[in-house]
Amino acid sequence: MKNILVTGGAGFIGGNFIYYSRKKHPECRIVCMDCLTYAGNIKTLEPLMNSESFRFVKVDITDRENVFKIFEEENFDAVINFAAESHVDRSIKDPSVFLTTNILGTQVLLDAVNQFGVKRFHQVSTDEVYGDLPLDRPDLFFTETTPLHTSSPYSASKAAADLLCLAYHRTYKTPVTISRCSNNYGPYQFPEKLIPLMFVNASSDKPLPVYGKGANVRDWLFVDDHCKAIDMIVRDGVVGEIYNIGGHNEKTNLEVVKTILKTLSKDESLITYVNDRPGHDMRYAIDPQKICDELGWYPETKFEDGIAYTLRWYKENEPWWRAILDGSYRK
Ligand code: NAD
Ligand code: TDX
Repeated sequence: MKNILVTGGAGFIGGNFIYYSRKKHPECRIVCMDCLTYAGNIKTLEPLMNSESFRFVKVDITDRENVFKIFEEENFDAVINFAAESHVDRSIKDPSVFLTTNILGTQVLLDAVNQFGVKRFHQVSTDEVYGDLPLDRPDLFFTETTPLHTSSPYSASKAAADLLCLAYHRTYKTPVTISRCSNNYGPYQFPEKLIPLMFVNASSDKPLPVYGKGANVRDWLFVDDHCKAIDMIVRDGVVGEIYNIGGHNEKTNLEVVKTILKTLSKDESLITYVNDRPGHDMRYAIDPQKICDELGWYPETKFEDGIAYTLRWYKENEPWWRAILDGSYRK
């Protein structure tokens, strides 16, 4: 793996993955392809811009001509596809771009992988493709064979992309792997997602909008543990296989919000219950046994440590998120 393409690397997980990979495999060259939607932030990658082993290209993954041009120039060993529209609430308001980027964009990349004989295409998917689990069945978990049962236009578009990857593998022998991870948290997450949004609001003593009763459960994983898993799958995973990633760390939204308030020494009266998200998934819970057994992956960061680190990062990197709030990051 000498030259890899990371799509969506100006976003949250892709950006963290680039930093993770450079530390773990300093010999490896990384090309980041990102069209810088509202969720992409070039500031995240600024320290790398003058590095010889890094290249940033502002290209939309749905732009076949320019995507193919970069593949022709670069001769990639592997492609890791993080680029996506990723926010469930936005997909409920306007599904179109989710279908275009998440499905058709994936198709363009798969076609380029076939055309240029790239040795591995890794699709970064999500546990949301499995739908949700009931709160009163803590014995149930998503495994790789749990049927797809999506709830939002976002998750439907991610499931469609997964099916496309598997179809390309079967039909064209495209060397794909897929990972389905639970909710990530960590540095550089856009402040529309639960944890950074609550941090930002609490910091300014603004109300914290909790959907419904705050009883929905998410299975939180520190972003570096996700990056470690993807790196292992790309290098040692079996082509055609799906790997679930999660750390058995289930929390209700209310628990997470209260932890943030406590850490910031803010009052719980900031919590404001608002209308529920339509089609809101109740519980996500991943069974990661396969990746643990087959690749020896395990999560290293305990939630208590990871959330403390993350909140400290947001405190110390106020210019990063202030530029998002005032819109100047787009310039
Ligand atoms: P994000 O929204 O923070 O970042 C997405 C990035 O993709 C942005 O930099 C954006 O500019 C780029 N992008 C969007 N459309 C593009 C296009 N058409 N062409 C090129 N670039 C484009 O997302 P994230 O939270 O980092 O998620 C990354 C991937 O991981 C997504 O595929 C998501 O479905 C998946 N995932 C996320 C989580 C999570 O908790 N955030 C959990 C599991 C899986
Ligand atoms: O203001 C809010 N209030 C609230 O109660 C927001 C933004 C969220 N929530 C709730 C909804 C969810 O139950 O918090 C939970 C987490 O919400 P999000 O941060 O929007 O994440 P989620 O919908 O769980 O999806 C995330 O995990 C799976 C990522 O955004 C997806 O990209 C990933 O696939």
